[in-house]
Amino acid sequence: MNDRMQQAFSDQINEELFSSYVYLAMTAHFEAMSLEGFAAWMNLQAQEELAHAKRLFDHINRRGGRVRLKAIGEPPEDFGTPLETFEKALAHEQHITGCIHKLYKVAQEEDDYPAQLELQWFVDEQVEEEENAGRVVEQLKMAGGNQVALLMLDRELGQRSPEEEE
Ligand code: OFO
Repeated sequence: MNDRMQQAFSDQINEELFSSYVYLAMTAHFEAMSLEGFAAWMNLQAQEELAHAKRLFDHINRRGGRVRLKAIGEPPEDFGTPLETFEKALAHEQHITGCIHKLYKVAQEEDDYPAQLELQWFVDEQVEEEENAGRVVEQLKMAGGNQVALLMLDRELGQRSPEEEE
């Protein structure tokens, strides 16, 4: 794995760790609102992001590269209403999709085939991540200001189970 690829993968590790931090902050935000189901959903999301970071970390190491960890940014504290929070989560995933696509392009430019194969998983994963956050945004829009519908959705999202890693 050449230097440019090691650097690009290390930068993406930072993005994934920051994602985890953002979702952890969203977990705290929902905990503070006593929306336990939304909080549990976000907490699982935070764990998934850590697993994404580790996946990139392992890829660099397996190929004899050197991981370079940098400081993780501070996430916001307040994300607004549940709808606003999930809209921010969706916007964040769209940003990450852009990062993954750029990274894939670098791997193509560098003729790094193992990296391209590894990144295929992330390309797929991003389709799912945007779909998941987008679905909740739509459901929250349907619930509107209805408190009963909001509490039912909170209960439903609390049922989310961890994703199986391949
Ligand atoms: Fe949300 O998929 Fe990684 O960042």
